[in-house]
Amino acid sequence: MKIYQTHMAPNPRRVRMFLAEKNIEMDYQEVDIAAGDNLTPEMRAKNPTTKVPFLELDDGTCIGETVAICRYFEEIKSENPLMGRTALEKAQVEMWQRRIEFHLLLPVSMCFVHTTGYFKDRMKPVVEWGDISGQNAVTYFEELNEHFSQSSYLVDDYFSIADITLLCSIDFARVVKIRINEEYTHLLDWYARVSSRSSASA
Ligand SMILES: N[C@@H](CCC(=O)N[C@@H](CS)C(=O)NCC(=O)O)C(=O)O
Repeated sequence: MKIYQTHMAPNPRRVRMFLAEKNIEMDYQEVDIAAGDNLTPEMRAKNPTTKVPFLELDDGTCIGETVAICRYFEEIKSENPLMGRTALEKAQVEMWQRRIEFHLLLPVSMCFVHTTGYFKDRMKPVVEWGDISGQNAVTYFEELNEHFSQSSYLVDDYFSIADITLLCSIDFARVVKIRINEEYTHLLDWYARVSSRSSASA
């Protein structure tokens, strides 16, 4: 099996970090998304959305979507669970995962594609929408800072895939010059804690 990915992109990093946490070795095939190598007919046949990452199994089955890929590995290697250990924790991880995706990763991605024109060969950038999305992402930091005043990780003291998504979103936000305000000390403490995990450099 192998994973098609782009090293600099945030969603592939989520999968690499997840696999590093679970000590799963993987073959990666680098895809140059800036050059549009993800848009070829061969790639579309494997992965109709054209987005990275996607996993190709030995029998040719392809699985797209970051969380679906992580779910597959969580199921086949249950040690060190990152998607929750109990019914309650699984629900809490999913809650935070969706919140971080909708309130941070998506707005930051919108800010990136609409303000930089990075993918202007395949979509129409609307700069004002990109700017508004960036502002929405910054606003969400305040809520997160409040949360981390009470909790070591997104789900109490349990490190999960939701923390991985948050770290990858915050680091990606730097590309569009969105940084955590220094007054958000609880969020900065969380950031330092998670950044220091060896998986963060995967
Ligand atoms: N919902 C997808 C999003 C994947 C995604 O947006 N991937 C970006 C890189 S982080 C991509 O492939 N962009 C290339 C393009 O839009 O052509 C997931 O969770 O995996």
